[in-house]
Amino acid sequence: MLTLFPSMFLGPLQESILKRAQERGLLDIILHQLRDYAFDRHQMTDDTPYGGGDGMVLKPEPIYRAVTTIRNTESTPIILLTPQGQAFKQETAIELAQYPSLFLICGHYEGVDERIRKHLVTHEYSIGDYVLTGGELAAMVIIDAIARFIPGVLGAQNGARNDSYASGLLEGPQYTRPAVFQGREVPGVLRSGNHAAIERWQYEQALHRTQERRPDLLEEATPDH
Ligand code: 6GU
Repeated sequence: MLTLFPSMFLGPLQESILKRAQERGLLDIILHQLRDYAFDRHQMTDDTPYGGGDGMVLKPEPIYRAVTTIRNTESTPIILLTPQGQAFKQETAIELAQYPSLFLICGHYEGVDERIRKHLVTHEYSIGDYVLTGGELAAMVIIDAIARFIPGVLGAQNGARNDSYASGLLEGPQYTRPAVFQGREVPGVLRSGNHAAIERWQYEQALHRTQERRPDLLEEATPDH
């Protein structure tokens, strides 16, 4: 991971599932400060754009030096986080989880020099149709989504297979005790002990919820029922 703001990552990576995955050696996230790879004594990492215009552009040399110094192998994907990237999806997370290592570059300011984007970067992703102040939050999002597909990270038997998006459907409603809360009952079928009926009900609810909230997902869905 290459960033101008490594300390932004400390909170999210030191809690809960990502913390446990690192402690168990399933996931190793190494933060590198881009500034450490700058050449001049002011450690400049950005400069004004040729042709004029607003904002600053990340200079090519520090990024090139960082990537070629740090990356494990030539085959490690070099991923740039940028609003101009391809949409990052659940299937992207599954695909990227197959690689033994990834190199993430957090874009900033008006972007990175085009020669880096064209000749060094192998993948570009955006996490949605809005603009963030930098690629760091996007990098955290994709690390989290990818980590869920590393064997052992989720611990639970079902892992990442059974959740929303795995079937192409949103999950239906969930209940826990008490059976009656403020006069409102948990649906009887869930307490019936009839596993076939429960599974059918849950599937119908998931379908209904997806139809109502995300009809766009149904066009791509591959239901496993
Ligand atoms: Cl990857 N970077 C920035 N700066 N903004 C974004 C994004 C990435 N994805 C959505 N918005």
